[in-house]
Amino acid sequence: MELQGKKFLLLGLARTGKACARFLVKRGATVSVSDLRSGAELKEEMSELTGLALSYFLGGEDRRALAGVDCVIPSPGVPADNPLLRDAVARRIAVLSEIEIAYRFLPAPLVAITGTNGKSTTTSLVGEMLKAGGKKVFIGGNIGAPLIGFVCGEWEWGVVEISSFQLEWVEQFRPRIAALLNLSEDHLDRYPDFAAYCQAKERVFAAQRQDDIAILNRDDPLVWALRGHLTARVVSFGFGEVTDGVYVLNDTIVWRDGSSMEEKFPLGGVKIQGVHNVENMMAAIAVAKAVGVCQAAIQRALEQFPGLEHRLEFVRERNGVRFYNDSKGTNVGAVMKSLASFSAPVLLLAGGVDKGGSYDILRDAVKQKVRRLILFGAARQIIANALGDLTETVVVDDLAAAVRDAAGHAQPGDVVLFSPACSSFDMFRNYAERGKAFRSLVQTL
Ligand code: UMA
Repeated sequence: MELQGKKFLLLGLARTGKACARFLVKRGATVSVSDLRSGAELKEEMSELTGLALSYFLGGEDRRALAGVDCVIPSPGVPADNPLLRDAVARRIAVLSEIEIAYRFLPAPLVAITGTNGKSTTTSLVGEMLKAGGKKVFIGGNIGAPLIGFVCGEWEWGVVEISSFQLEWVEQFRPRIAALLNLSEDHLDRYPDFAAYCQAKERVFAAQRQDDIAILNRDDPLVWALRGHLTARVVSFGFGEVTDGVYVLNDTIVWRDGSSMEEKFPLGGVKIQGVHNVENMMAAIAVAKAVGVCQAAIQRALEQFPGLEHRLEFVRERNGVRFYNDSKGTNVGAVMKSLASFSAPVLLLAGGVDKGGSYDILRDAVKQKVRRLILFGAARQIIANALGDLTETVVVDDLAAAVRDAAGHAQPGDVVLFSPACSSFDMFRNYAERGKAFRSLVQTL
């Protein structure tokens, strides 16, 4: 792909926009940036790009930004119905996502991990396994570090978390190994329906060839149904025993390659907890074995991995009550898995921005596990209407009030779980800022 002398328009000036601007200008492209936010709001971002020759269209969507443009790169947060994107498509201007551009310049083969939940944990774990196996590897993508920032490094492998948003505008993006962990309702405020969201995720396999590997979850019917439709060789993971793939036997994950080869990974010394993390570990082992990492290195990485911030993160115990920060639980599927990790009664704190899906799949888990449901944020009444008949339910003003309420009502042995089932943008910049706020509220109790 020739960049020298070509004109690019970046939509969005946050992490993706900044990384693309740096890369493209360095390679001799002419770059302009459009963002709904004003210059005043983007002061910090713009100051980080001081010295780069960029032109800006800020504080709205100015169609003049498309004049003479060869290619538009939308940030993942920019939806396909954005007026500038629609205009670009109508005018047959190329639209490519950042991961597509990065892919075309990255010399290293990629492991791409997608799915509704578990992406970040699995991506990090695979990265650690490959490092333990002596590979020179980077970890990036939706986890927070745009892929394009790694183009100049000397890597043997790249391990990247990939979102449905990033897959909307790919063409040649071809991971040598791609894993689809699970599919459940999410981002229905962005997609017309669940099928459209699933189709976006499935694009991770679209450019793969026969000598590539597709890793599928046998226990997720939607994911497993893809097995007959992919070009790449399928490797699977799931709880039931198989002769070719990854499964669980008692407290051990077993990997088999279809011949007599078998490796066992005991979980006794592993720090991360929960059924969903067993799935994440199975997926990560399937990837690491596909790369050729030895058993000892994989086991070492499994035992050393501390888990991720904001994902079922233990915060503290106070008066016999354990507090967990699960701010990254931004959809109902994630909350289901988090609730499944506890046998103790749970006081569940949830709320934020509703994503347009249904909360009904939580009904059984809430009925069985949740002693008190404490709701805050923009979606609080919607959630109260969907689940409030199942358990003691209160609606409060904000996260601080929710934490106070939980601390006041929890009894020794209870778990206070902050797993919002919603995105954070009504009150916070992102899930990480929200998780930090929860942690500090709990620490100061
Ligand atoms: N903007 C516009 N017009 C629009 C929409 C947004 O101009 O129509 C502007 C906003 O004003 C803002 C910028 O676009 O300035 C934000 O773009 P962005 O949301 O894509 O932000 P980035 O910092 O580039 O973050 C993106 C991913 N964000 C989203 O997918 C929403 C990050 O994933 C990712 O870590 C990062 O690229 C690096 O690859 C976050 C996320 O929430 C963690 N992902 C979703 C998820 O995990 O569920 C998919």
